[in-house]
Amino acid sequence: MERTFVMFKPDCLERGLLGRMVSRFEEKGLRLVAMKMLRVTPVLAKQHYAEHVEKPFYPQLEEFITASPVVATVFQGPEVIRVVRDMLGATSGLKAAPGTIRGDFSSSRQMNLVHASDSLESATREIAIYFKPDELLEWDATLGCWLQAPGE
Ligand code: 3AN
Repeated sequence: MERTFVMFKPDCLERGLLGRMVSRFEEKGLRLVAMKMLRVTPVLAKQHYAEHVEKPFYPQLEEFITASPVVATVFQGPEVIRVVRDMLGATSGLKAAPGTIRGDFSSSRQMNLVHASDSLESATREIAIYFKPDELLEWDATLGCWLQAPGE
């Protein structure tokens, strides 16, 4: 079963949108298997955004992601990496389609509320940055049989 790393960013907490954002994933039927609140440090930011550290926009990105607490989570489900990225929409809230989280709640490329892994490789890397293996909880939702047919 696939897992993805989803992080509710500082703007999400500052705007009081955490509950509504988490609800979108719960309502979709994705299974939450890990969750913690933390403040991203500059060291952690450089690890998370390793691919962007050398880019001109990085200092501003680091300032933003370390400015207030975040909530780090892992969701599990079939094709969950793509499903969550589709639910977020394009990186910029100005370009994200209506109906997506960013399309409905963001007008910014930086303050786009929620981060999610974009591939199996980045999901594996990002989950390991934020969680120890024993912090991921394997559980079966009692209503799972009403969310998907057998073998789906
Ligand atoms: P996503 O969050 O959709 O995966 P990434 O990983 O490409 O987007 O970018 C992570 C963050 O880096 C974005 N949320 C944005 O704040 C910043 N960023 C990415 N590309 C640019 C850019 N060209 N100019 C300014 N900031 C950028």
